Amino acid sequence: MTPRHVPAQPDQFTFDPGGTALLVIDMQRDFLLPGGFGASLGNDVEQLRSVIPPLARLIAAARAAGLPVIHTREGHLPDLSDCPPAKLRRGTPSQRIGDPGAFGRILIRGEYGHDIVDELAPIEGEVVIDKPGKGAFYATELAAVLERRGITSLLVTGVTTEVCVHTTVREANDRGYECLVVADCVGSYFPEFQRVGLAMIAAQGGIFGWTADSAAVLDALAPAPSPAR
Ligand code: TIU
Repeated sequence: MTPRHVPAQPDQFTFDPGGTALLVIDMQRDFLLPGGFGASLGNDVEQLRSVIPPLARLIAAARAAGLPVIHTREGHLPDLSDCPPAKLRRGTPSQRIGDPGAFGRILIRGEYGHDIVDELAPIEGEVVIDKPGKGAFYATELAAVLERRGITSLLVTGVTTEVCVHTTVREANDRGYECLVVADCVGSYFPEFQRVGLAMIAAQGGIFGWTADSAAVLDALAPAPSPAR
């Protein structure tokens, strides 16, 4: 397919739509809904919720352009057998993974809070990767899915910028994927981490990726104008 170009940091990002997927990381109710797990940790969920409208537009554009949309969810089996004790011990007892929360057991697969927010719900045929860690490759089928589909570039979105997005992008970069992190489609509870988290990606000549706003990505995904007759 014709390569597409996105004005980006630190320089232009070029991708082949036939070898590119949109990765949507952990846009789950437990992290995003007021009164949920994220909020109970003292976080301002509005910092993450601002991602929903631009990301909904980007998902729609990716679907229209024929790019695979791959969603991830962080969470654990109901018996917690896939949750390392070191992760389980974090937080006060009322806020541990697996405890009852406002939207079901916190970060447990199958619970209402573990699933993706309604506005960004996957559609039939889209891959949803359930991951026990922060990174989307660790203990998941993501690498196999990407290989099977011939994906070499990723448009990366989701939450949180400095945690699951960073862990995933750093590993994707090591695995040879070219990653464009969409700045207004990733979110952090902490404005400072958002700013610095994005800056870290593109620093040093793009040490592990590129960053750009969704407006620039939408332009690149728009159908090419038909040739004049
Ligand atoms: N998805 C993700 O980033 N999981 C987290 O636990 N993030 C926090 O910022 N806590």
